[in-house]
Amino acid sequence: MMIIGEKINGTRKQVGAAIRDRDTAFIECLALEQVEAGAHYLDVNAGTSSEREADDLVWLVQTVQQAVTVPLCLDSPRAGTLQAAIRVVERQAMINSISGEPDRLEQVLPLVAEQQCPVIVLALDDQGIPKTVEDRLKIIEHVVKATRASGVADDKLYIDPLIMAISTADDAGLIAFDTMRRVRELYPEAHLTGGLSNISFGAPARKYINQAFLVLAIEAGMDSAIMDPSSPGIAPLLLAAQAVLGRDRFCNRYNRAYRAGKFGSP
Ligand code: THG
Repeated sequence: MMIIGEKINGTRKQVGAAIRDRDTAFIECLALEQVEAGAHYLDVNAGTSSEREADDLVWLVQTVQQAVTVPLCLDSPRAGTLQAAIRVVERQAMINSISGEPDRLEQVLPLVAEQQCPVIVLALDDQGIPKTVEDRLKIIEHVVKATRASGVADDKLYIDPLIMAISTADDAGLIAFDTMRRVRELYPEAHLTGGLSNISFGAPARKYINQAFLVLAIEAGMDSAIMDPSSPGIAPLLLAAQAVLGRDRFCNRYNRAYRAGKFGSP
């Protein structure tokens, strides 16, 4: 399971303020905390202010790279912002994201093809996020045609079914699992990812909903998630789910993490 740490996101109040104030220590802390908790990539999102976004993301990239060595996941819809960030990255970054929106296919896909980097594919287009699984699959099919035509291999793709909140639609979880199963069959080389905490938006005690979703999503084939790896209980849960699904030979990783004290006190 590839964990993309979500916490360096300028749409969060404190992070937005830290970006504005160029508070290096605050951002370094978020980076270290997530890497220590097991993040393999760190998502970096400068927030919404469009004129300042490129400068802000460049500063974020430089600041995070001073603190940790994990690669970054550059989270912006804008090609210009992504280009500026790519100029300063030290290790090949993942791009978050492309979609069926014509602008992004035209402007961001060439960047991905040039870099030959991993990329997140969102199941949405200029009409928005489709309600049905079938319509999401149509968009994904359209994007995969375009990535293949540009010389981007399917194993670079991290397909995001766009996880929605169960507080606004009862079937939000089912739609995500269904989309993931179908993507697994149709594009066996591609990966699956998504914003885990979207599922619990607007609900109390969100971590329980995130945990339930995560286990079921792993069973449906999800092999990556944008999430908070330092959320209490999530690390042992992840290891346990993978062991139960037969993806941890002799429960080696589970046992090793336990012996290393990573589960905390019972
Ligand atoms: N798919 C892809 N990228 C994404 C998302 C996705 N990037 C952004 C987002 N969704 C995932 N990242 C976050 C980052 C932080 C929080 C949630 C998702 C978060 N939210 C709390 C809340 O909403 O209450 C706290 C807000 C705050 O601290 O102000 O922390 O789906 N490809």
